[in-house]
Amino acid sequence: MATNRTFTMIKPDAVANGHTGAILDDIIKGGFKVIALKYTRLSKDIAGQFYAVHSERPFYNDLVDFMSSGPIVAAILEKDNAVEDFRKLIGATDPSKAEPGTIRNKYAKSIDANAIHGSDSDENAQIEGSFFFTAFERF
Ligand code: IDP
Repeated sequence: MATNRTFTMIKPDAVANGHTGAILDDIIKGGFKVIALKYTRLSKDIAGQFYAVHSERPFYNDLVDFMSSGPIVAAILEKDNAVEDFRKLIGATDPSKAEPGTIRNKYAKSIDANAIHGSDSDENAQIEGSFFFTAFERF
């Protein structure tokens, strides 16, 4: 059964371009409640751990460099059917293929600098939320 939480990161490109407020507004207007929120910057080591599942992919090193290139905003979000509904709200990985009105369609420039992350399963939402937030921060 689907859980009601997902995990997101507003990526360095979107934070640097001043889109944090607009993206959080889209998320809240999309019906998500912000359960935990953090502005931080990932080291290469932490970014590498977060994306370890992609370590064999050709874009892994570029992804780790990009994700550690500037501040990010991490959040845990709550809504019925959170994981699936949030993936719809952010749109396709490649922003040129993202539906009009989605966050990636509006704020992302390329497949590597694509503005936002959204967990792809309930299991990963739990793992990723716990990676960024202590139990005390994600009550
Ligand atoms: P997702 O973020 O939409 O779930 P994934 O396939 O899990 O997409 O890839 C994780 C991240 O890796 C993407 O958001 C994007 O930043 C980057 N990425 C994925 N595919 C490519 C690619 O072909 N070239 C460069 N970067 C990519």
